[in-house]
This record gives sequence, C-alpha cells and structure tokens, in this order.
Amino acid sequence: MIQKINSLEEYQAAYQKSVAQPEAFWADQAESFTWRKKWDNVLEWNFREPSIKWFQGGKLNITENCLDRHLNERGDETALIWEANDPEEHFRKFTYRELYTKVCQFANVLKNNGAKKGDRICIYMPMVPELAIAVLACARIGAIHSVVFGGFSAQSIADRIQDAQCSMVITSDGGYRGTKEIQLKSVIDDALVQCPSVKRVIVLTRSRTPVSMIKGRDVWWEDEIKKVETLGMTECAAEEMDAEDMLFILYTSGSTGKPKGVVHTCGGYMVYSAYTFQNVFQYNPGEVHFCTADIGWITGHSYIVYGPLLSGATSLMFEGIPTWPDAGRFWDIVDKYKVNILYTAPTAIRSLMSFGLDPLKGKELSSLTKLGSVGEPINEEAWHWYDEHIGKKQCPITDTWWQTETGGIMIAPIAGITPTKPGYATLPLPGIQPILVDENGKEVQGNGVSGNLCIKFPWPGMLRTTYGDHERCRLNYFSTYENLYFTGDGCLRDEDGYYRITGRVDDVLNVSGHRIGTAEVENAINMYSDVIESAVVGYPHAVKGQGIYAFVICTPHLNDEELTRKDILMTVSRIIGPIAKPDKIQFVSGLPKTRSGKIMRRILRKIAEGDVSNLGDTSTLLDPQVVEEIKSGALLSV
Ligand code: 6R9
Repeated sequence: MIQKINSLEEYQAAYQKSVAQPEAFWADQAESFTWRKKWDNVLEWNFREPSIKWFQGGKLNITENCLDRHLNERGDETALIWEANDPEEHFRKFTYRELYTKVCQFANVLKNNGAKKGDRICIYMPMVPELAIAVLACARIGAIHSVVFGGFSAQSIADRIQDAQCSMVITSDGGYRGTKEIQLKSVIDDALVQCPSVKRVIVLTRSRTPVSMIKGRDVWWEDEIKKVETLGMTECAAEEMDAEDMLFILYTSGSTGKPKGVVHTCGGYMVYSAYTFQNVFQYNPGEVHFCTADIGWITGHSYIVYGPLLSGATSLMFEGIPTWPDAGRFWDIVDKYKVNILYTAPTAIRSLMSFGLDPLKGKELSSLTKLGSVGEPINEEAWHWYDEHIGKKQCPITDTWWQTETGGIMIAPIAGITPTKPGYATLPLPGIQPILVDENGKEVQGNGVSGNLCIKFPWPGMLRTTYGDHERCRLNYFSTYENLYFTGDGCLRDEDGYYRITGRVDDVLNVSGHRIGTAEVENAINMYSDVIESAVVGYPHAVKGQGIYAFVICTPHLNDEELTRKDILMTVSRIIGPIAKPDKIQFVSGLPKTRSGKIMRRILRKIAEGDVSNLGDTSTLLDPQVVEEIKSGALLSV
C-alpha cells in the first residue's frame, strides 16, 4: 500500500525523507503497484533539456492497476457511479468487475477498428460513463488518449487533432448540460474536414439527435460492442508499457496563441495520481468520492478516473451542471449517494453562494467528511461559506494547488491533518520542493516573502514534454529560470511558511477555473473581418474569478457597435468555444503601445480593473493621448 500519512508528525517525516532520499521515497510508493517488471532506475533527470525519467525499465499497464488487481478483493464493490444531467433519468453503477469487462470490450472494439499501441486517439464526449471507459480502453491497448473538453469548438478540436496526428476519434451524437443539448458529432464533422489523419470515428448513442454517419469512416459504438460480444471477446490482455511510454496528451493554454499538448507517462503519473489522491483526501476504503470537474480537464483525469480507480475507490461522475434543475443539485447528489469527499471549484461555490441558503433547505449533507477546492485561488468568503454551510464546520477543507503540467496535487493541506488557513494551499506534499524567485531568478528565502513559484526537483507526475515540440516545453517551463520548473504562478509564503497562490504572472487568464491564454482570445477576435487589432486582459469577476475584457480596434466604417459586439462573440465561440467569450468589449481607436510597438497590458489591466487613478509610468508610451480616450470609454458598469 501507498504510505498513508496519519498525523502532522508523519507528514513532516515523509516530507523530510522525500527530500533527503527522493528515490527511496518514491520507490517505496511505487512498490505498492502491479508491475510486470520492476524498474532498473528510479530517477534520472536534468531540467536543462529537460529529460525526466522515472522508474525507467519498469513495465506495466496502468489499467491492470486500476481494474485487474482489484478484482479478487473488491470485484463486487462499486468503482463508478454515474448521475445523469436529468435527475429523473436512472443512475448507473459499475462494480470493478463490470467496469473491467466494459473496458476490455471497448478495448477490443478499438483494436478491431485498427487502433494500436502508440496511436493517438481523440476523445470528445459528454460526461457519461463511456467517456471513462474510452479513456481506460485506450490505456489498456497502449493508445495515447487526448481528451478534448466537450465545450471546445470545431476549430479547437481540429487544431488538437492535427497537432497530435490522431488516427481515431471517439465521440457521441450529442450530450446534455442543464437545459442545453450539445451536438457533439456535428462539431466533430466540422472539425474533421481539416483532419485527414483521422480514419475512424466511433459514435456513442446518447441524445439520439440526428447525425450524419460517413461511410467507411464512422461506426456506432453499440454496433461495434455487439460485434465483440458475438465473438465472445470479453477479455483483452493489457498491452505491456514502459514506465516512460506516453499515457496521454492533454492540451492546455499558455501565453502563446497555440495550446500545448502536455504529455504524461504511464509509471510516474500512476504513482503520483494515486499517492496524492489517497493522502490529500485521506481516502478510506468504502468512501464515495465526488469530483465535479469534467474529464476534459486534468482534474477529471487524475481525480475522477485514475487516482480513485488506482486506489479501489468509488468515484462519482456527474453529467450536468450545479444549477440545474436548481441550485441544490450538488446537495441532492451528495445526499442521494452519501458522498464522503466533495472536490469542486471556487467558481462553483461562488455561483451557488449567490443563490443564498434556500437551495440548502432539507439537504442533510451529513455523509460529507472532506471537502476539496481546485482550479483557482479560493477567496475567503467562499472558503467560509463552504466550511459553514456545506461542511457544517465538521469537514476539513483542502485547497489544492496544481496544474495540468504537474499531473497531480502539489501544494495542499492533508485533509484533517494540516491546519488550514482560508485562502492558503498551505504546505507542499511530500516530494514537492517549491521555491520562490524574484524577476532576476534569485531565490527569495525565508518567510513572509513573495515571488514567482518554481519547483526545484522532479516529482513522478510532472510533464515530460509538450507533444511534437520538446523545445517548446523547454522554453515554456525550464528556460525562465535555470534548473527550475517555472509554474507561471505568483505566490506568497507567509510567516508560518504557508503558501498562498496569488494567480498567474504570465498572459494566462483563469476564467471559472479554465485556463485561457490572452493571445488565443486575441487571435480569435482578430479573425473577425472588421477587427484591426485587439488586446485582452483579465479583471476581477465576482463569480468567474476572472472575467475577459477585450479592447478592440475596428475598421473605421464600423457603425453598429452592438451588432459588431455580438459578431465578435460569435467568432470567438466558433474559433475557441463559448468559455473564451469576452465579458466586455470596448471599442477603441488605438492601444497603448511603447515606442517599440509592445502593448502595455499593465495599463489596460488597471483600466479593466477600474483602477484608473494610478496608471504608473506612461512616459514610454508612443501616444499617451490614447490612454485618456480608453479611460473615458471604459466599460466599468457593464
Ligand atoms: C488543476 C488545474 C492551473 C492553474 C494554476 C493556477 C490555478 C489551480 C489553484 C490555482 C490557486 C489553487 N490554480 N489550483 N490557483 N489556488 N488551489 O486547475 O490545472 O487547468 O492546468 O490550471 O490554475 O494559476 O497555474 P490547470
């Protein structure tokens, strides 16, 4: 078993060992898994190239660890519970044995359709159990999954499919979120016009919306399952993988216009997602874990699918949204399935807070023992509301800081063990060595300081590369500061040595817990025919955390501002997806630029925040007059 931390002393001891003898520490954790062959070498690394190799020479398949090894001991226990968008629709439950069979069947379907080890497979599905099954089936045959969130546009999907040269897509006819029905297959059809690498599309039936099935390319999930059933193919031997073989690619936004394909590998990710799941949430056998994220994000990968299943836990997945049919939906689900661990995002908490306490009437919530938060800084008000009204002051709150790139939780209280402080992710987990640096890359030592957050030693769950472009990985994460992994986040370490993440220091926004690059949004806005140039910044938003504020220069003949605004929103929706739509669009005749042509975002950020009194030094501006104009037209009350 993974070494479980049971007290603050044990945390300190584990932490010290993980720093003094990292290899021995992680080898101990890795021992608890099923390996076809043990590793030759625990760790080999340098952050220069970078080259990071954990458990080299080890052979395994992660699905044998998620499924097969549980069959004897807990084959009849529930692995997955699924709650539909519509509360009237019957829930579904899968025991470990049932999930094993479903995964094997679908793995055979993948093979029958030509998929093999090393192939990249794009998964674009709603939050139904078949999404988890598809993910695991890919891993079973050694294919590399690239899950794309169901809210992304055809263009975003096409970019991701092309980048990874996917040969197959798994999707569904449609999906439900609240009152909306999403036409997934039709979006895929639009995307695939640009993707000749895709030879096969497997379509699950979910909404029974009419779809076009292209001859020779598209097949129905159910038909393919019937074929393998007829052939009696209920087992599927797991492909033997090297610890450092790719497990999945997950695209995420950075400060450039193009999302990067973060690559995670089999061995290290397995050890790290399970270690963090069991320790941070203090998971006890039999507990029901409800992570409200979508599997299209890293949180869903690590804490709906892999972490819980590797640990033999019961993982609950929910298709819908927190506010439909009403703002009591999460609480109904908690009571219905006696959820013990609830892991959600500050944006969801703030949104539910805004409905007041009425939606909580008649909800027991007495099964809850631990609460988690992820995705963005949690403000104190939301923290206290979560603590008082959901946890009834009986449940520790674990504010977990981590990233797509880190694979698992990095800085967080061990639930019920690390004393918490609202707004603080508190202390690093064992194996994680954070350091703060100033702009010059000099370490900021001691407590009561702030700086840019870096990590100075590898951990098993860290990214290995960005797909197809290793140099980009080096430049993005390992070149800002020598020999350090740079997170892109600002951070303060208080007098007690507790960490508080203050937000991104690069041009990445965090809107409702979703990472969106300002350059991506600008590119999308600039696609609109009447737009000459644009600049996008974030501003504080009561529910979303950050809102998107766009300053846009249009061609002079622009006459209907309202219509143009709508057209721009439609364009961004089409190019990226609805999540990237600006909250405010201000039309301007110029942007504040330096003499060398750089947009001074610092000034735009201040204006968007409504803090126009002190814009700092504007003497390097090419045309200071433009700032006055922008200030007077700022959309502060909209
Ligand atoms: C897991 C996930 C990563 C960025 C990260 C940071 C922000 C995540 C946070 C947090 C403050 C927390 N972030 N958790 N900020 N406190 N507990 O969200 O991954 O989508 O890649 O986003 O989110 O800015 O750098 P990802």
